Amino acid sequence: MHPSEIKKKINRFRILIIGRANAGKTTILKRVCNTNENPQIFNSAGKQIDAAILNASRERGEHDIENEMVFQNNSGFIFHDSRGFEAGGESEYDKVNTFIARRLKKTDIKDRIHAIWYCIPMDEESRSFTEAELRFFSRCDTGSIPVIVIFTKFDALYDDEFVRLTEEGKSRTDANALAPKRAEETFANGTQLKFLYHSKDIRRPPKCHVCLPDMDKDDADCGPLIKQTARTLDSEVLQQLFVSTQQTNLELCMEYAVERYLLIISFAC
Ligand SMILES: Nc1nc2c(ncn2[C@@H]2O[C@H](COP(=O)(O)OP(=O)(O)O)[C@@H](O)[C@H]2O)c(=O)[nH]1
Ligand SMILES: [Mg+2]
Repeated sequence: MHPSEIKKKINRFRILIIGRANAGKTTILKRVCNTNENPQIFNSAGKQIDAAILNASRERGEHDIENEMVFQNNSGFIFHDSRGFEAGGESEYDKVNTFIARRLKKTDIKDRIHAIWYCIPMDEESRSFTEAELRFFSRCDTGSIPVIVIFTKFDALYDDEFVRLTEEGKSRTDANALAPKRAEETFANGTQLKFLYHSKDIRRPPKCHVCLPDMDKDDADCGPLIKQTARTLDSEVLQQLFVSTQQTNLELCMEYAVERYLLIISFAC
């Protein structure tokens, strides 16, 4: 089948977002879809679920990972939310694992998961990996689906560096200006990344990671996440679909369009 026909057949890009409650998952999805509206939720049969019914089941602690989250602003993305992927929650891990395994077996590419975003918040007291994270990155078979780790609320590390810099004698203004770069350097050389990519406990490391600060602010930039996700997709069709679905990074659309044009020219010559 020609790539344009496959693209027509898939037509929507499906992402699973995993992370504990309060990790900043919904905030990121809103940024990616460039909206402040809440998403609409559809069940696996494609029927929209009423907000009141959804709230009632949420209060009972029920959640169905099969439900599809769609933002009206950009219905080209379908999101599945793991919800409450907490430390030590074996049953939550099982649900996610089963969901991924089931979707990997789907013969129709439109029903498969095309990328996984795994959120690890940086504002928690203990910043070491939780049981749930260890379990996921050591055991979960994600097949060919690219997994991208998002270190969310990265601005929490700026606050730590700000305190350190003022203790070193810097003025508040200087400390404020220097903190982001210092935080990035400290993090790049820190134990978390070493552990994630090089520990023998992590048998299935992610494809890559991004650090996202200040996603709760109006001018938040989710560009690094969009770029890294596009790069990790090894199917040209999915890459094209993702790049054209996202509407926050026009530069990226141009970059991939030029790349494609050059490829076509090189075949034609
Ligand atoms: N400081 C900071 N707060 C954030 C960031 N992203 C989200 N938040 C806040 O964290 C809280 C939980 O976010 P939410 O997206 O609802 O988390 P979810 O439970 O994982 O969907 C909200 O109060 C957000 O405003 C961020 O990048 N930095
Ligand atoms: Mg949420």
